[in-house]
Formats: sequence, structure tokens, C-alpha cells
Amino acid sequence: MKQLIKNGILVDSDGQYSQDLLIENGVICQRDTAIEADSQCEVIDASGCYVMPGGIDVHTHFNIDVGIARSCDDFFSGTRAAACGGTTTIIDHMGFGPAGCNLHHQLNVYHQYAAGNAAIDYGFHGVIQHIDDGILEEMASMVHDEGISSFKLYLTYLYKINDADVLRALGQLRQVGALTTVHPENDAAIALRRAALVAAGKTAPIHHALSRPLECEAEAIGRMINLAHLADNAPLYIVHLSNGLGLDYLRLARQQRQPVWVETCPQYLLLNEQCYLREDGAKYILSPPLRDQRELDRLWIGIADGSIDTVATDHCTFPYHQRQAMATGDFTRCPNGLPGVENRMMLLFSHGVLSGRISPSRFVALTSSNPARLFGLWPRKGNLNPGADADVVIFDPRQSTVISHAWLHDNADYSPYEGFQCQGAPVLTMCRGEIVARNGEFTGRQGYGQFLRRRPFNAQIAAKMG
Ligand code: DUC
Ligand code: ZN
Ligand code: ZN
Ligand code: ZN
Repeated sequence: MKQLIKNGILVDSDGQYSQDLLIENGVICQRDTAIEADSQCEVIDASGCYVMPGGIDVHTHFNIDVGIARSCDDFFSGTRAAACGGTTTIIDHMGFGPAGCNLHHQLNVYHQYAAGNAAIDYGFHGVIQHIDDGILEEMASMVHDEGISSFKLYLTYLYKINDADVLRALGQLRQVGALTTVHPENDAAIALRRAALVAAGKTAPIHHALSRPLECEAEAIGRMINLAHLADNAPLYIVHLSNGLGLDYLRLARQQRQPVWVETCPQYLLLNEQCYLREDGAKYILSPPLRDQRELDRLWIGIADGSIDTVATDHCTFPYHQRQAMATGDFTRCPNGLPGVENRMMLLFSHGVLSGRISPSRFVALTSSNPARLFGLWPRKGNLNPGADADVVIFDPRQSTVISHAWLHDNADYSPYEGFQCQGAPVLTMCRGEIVARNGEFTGRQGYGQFLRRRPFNAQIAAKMG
């Protein structure tokens, strides 16, 4: 089976080229100017469009049990929505398991969730919910036998770990070739503020934001940077950055050549804390919370100047009706998280590329190449070079859309981006040569997605990020 994508503008993280792309059996076999189609070739005309590596969303929470509720997108509905939005690979963050469970326990649970369900390729980030000798010992086999080369620690929530355990985890993960990722928020500061707000009867959605201001996040980012430095410069990845002060700490560490990287998400670039003052403010409760517009502006500077490395979604869906029923006006009872896996690519393309903030190449770096390089998928994913999987998204910059939950493919009952105008739309998504979405419609198959055994973290590959 051969396919030829003709007449488009090929974009990778290095530049853009008037080239055609020849695909054979799901793998890219040639990229060149004016490739001739032979009789067995299916020809896909990409005139006027950008042809880019399929999106890699390295932060989703499908089917996650957050203790008070389970998110409503599973590995099928979540990956179906991702495919329709131009994403061909996701890496899901495992949720917490039973107290005391080991790393392989959660891995088995997640294999069961995803196998036979995912419509695009997938991997998992491990979760460290406690540290003991057994967990430290298991880490090597998770990386080398299971293909799990990144893990997440939480500094808040039920299974937050203390600084000594953070140091032990960072040191061991560095040694076994894994990247440590972290949800950085200062738990004690949040608990104190939250208790004061609740005691004063202040439980509206805006008080969620006031209970965990940006200092709580920035402090934890600064602490993690220093702990990683202490752990013999362990590689560190900060998830879902929402503020400029944390970014400044990261810039300082990077200037000193510390191996630290950072992700942000469309919600922190495009939605501000005014959302909490709306009548439907509960739709926007997530952690870290949405911030003041000045923080959004600072993050956009980081998107443009290269100091932010990836854009992922943190897709974690609780329907509005469930939020209302559970919260009954009290933010502390509302499950946290926003949907968005289907809109990441179009939002960043429209508000980043077509509004002139970033180049098409930088878009590819943020949405695909950098994630592949950091998370052990390069060179199989994240590029359009011969030998790579034929994971491709074709973006038509002439198409405009208004986002409405009515045409999205997740299981939520709302979109936080309802009514957003987007210029440019993904018109075709291909995962290993299979067309899994066309013009916003799902054309793939439940269970088509393959588990990706990721390579160990590689500092040389990470150093070449765009
Ligand atoms: N924050 C959320 O809002 N939801 C899921 C997990 C997280 O860190
Ligand atoms: Zn988080
Ligand atoms: Zn998350
Ligand atoms: Zn549809």
C-alpha cells in the first residue's frame, strides 16, 4: 500500500519545503520535490495546505480516577477526539492506584484501559505515589523492559511526596534513564489558604483560583529546579505551566545549562481567570487555575522566544452537569480538569501561527518534535523523514471554524473554547498510514492504536529541540 501526499508545504521543526511525501506500508519512504505517482499509489492532494508531523499530546488523563470521580473520556473517546484534531500520539499520565501499590500494578491497569480501545498510538507516564526501596528498584525495569521512560511526581494532592523522597526519586530516575515530570504546587500554602476561604464561606469558582495563586506554583517550580540540581542534575520536565514567574525561574536554570524543560497548555494561553466570574465558572475549575491576563501574555512570550518547549492539553474531562451536581456551589467538591485534546492543534495554529506569533516550524516543534525528543519517541515520531512512521496532519489555513462542543468527539457536555474563532483546520490526520480523521470526522478504528515502548531519556536528542 502506497500513498503520495502531493503539492503541499512540508513543515518540520527545521523549516518548510515544497516537497511531496511518499508513504509505503505506514512508513515514510521518501520526501522530495515532485515525486511521480505510480499506478498503485493513492494520491492525496495537499495544495494550499501545510503537511506536518502528526501532533503528539504528552499530557492526557483518559479514564482517570481522581478519587471523587472518574473522567468521562476513556482511551477510545479521548483518542478519537485527538485524531479529529490532528493528533496521532498521546502519552497519558497514569492516575493513582491503591495505597502502597507498585509501579507495575498501575502499568497493568493502564494497559487494560488502552488495549483494544485507543484509536491512535499511545504511551504512559508512570506515577510515583510513594517511595520505598521496592519502588526505586522497579524503576529500571519500567524503563528498560516496559518502555516507560518518564514518571510524574505530585507536590500536592493525595499522594504528594516530600522533598527527601523527591530527591530519591530524581536520583534514581536519572540513573535508570528516565525523565522526571512534576506537578508543582505548594500543598501547605494551598491548604492554609483554602481553609481560610472555606471558613469565610468563600467557595465560588473564583475562590478556587484565589486558593492556589501563582506563588504556590512558582515556589514549587523553583524548589524542584534546585532539588533536581542537587540530584546530580537530574533531567526535569515541568508540566502545565500557568505563570510567568515560574517561567523566569526556568529561564535562569536553562541559562546555567541545567536540563530542565517546560510544557504549557492552550487553556493557560487563551483563557484567563475572568472565566471564574461567569455564571458557568465551574466549567473552568482545574489545577493550576487560570490566571490573570498578564500571565497569559508572559506565556505567549515564552512560546515565541523558545523558553517553553511543548504544548500539551492535560485533557481531563468532567461534564458540566456532573461538576454542578458534585460542587453545589463549593469549589472544593468540584472535580478538577478541562477537556481540550481535539482543539490543541487548531488553537495553537490559529492563535500562534496565523496570528504571527510563531512560525509553522516552531508550531511543529511545540506540538510534535519536541515531545518526541523528550519522551523517547524520536526518530520514529515527530518528523517527516524517511523511516519515520507516517503520522501526518494536513492543515488547511484557508478554513475557518468556530469551536462548538456540538461537533467535538469527546464525551464532555461542553467545551471551554465554545465560540472561539479558529483560522486554519486539520483536514486530514494519518496515523501509520491510516487516515484516522478527515475534515473533522473520525474515520479510524477503535483498537487501531499501538502501545509505544519509549526509549530511555537521551540528553543528546533532547539538546536538539526546536
Ligand atoms: N489538574 C487538573 O486540573 N486535573 C487533572 C490533574 C491536574 O493536575
Ligand atoms: Zn497536574
Ligand atoms: Zn495532568
Ligand atoms: Zn463527528
